[in-house]
Amino acid sequence: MPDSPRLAWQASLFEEPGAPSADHGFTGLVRHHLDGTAWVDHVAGWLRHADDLFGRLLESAPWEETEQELYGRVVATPRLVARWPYVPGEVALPPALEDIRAALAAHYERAFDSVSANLYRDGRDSVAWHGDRVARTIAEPLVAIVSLGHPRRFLLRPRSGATRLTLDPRHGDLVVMGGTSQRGWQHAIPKVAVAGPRISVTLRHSY
Ligand SMILES: O=C(O)CCC(=O)C(=O)O
Repeated sequence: MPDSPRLAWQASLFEEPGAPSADHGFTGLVRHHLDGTAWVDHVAGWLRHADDLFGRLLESAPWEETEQELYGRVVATPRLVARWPYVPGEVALPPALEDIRAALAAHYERAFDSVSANLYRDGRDSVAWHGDRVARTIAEPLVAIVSLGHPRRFLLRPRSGATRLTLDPRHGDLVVMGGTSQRGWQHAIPKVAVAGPRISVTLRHSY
């Protein structure tokens, strides 16, 4: 496991200190219809006091380096990943993550029983075009992503086609992909020349 990442991050200048809290009312939600059956929700500023969660995750989430196969070679995945072993009713999540999970579960009526996070240490870290594997077992899975830290472009394209939608999720924003967005569409976080650290907290459901 890598040492706790110590990456340059300046807390928001205007944010009062406080415990992170999700907006259970989903104020300002904007739904983007990708096609007749795939959609993406974006809620700007959904998580209040996001600085606190970002700092805590950066310091103490169980970050791991993982490997992936690329053109027949095993290479380091260009980001760190943390997973929380969470068994509803048995193993609890950290309180801020539980608040996020509970708000999403109530709004979207899914259990969101899988919680993980990606750490993009700088602009060299990325996620290549993909649809989430959960779509192999669930017809229309929801994938919810809370962005923390520096903004990165979040791209969506049809499985065969060029980028159709570019989101720019900022610190505390929520993005939820739904309908057939994991089957007929792909998403990516491209590399950029310069970026500070970003964490994406990702919630999925297994049924
Ligand atoms: O970091 C993000 O916003 C996207 C993460 C992602 O695509 C994934 O974990 O599969």
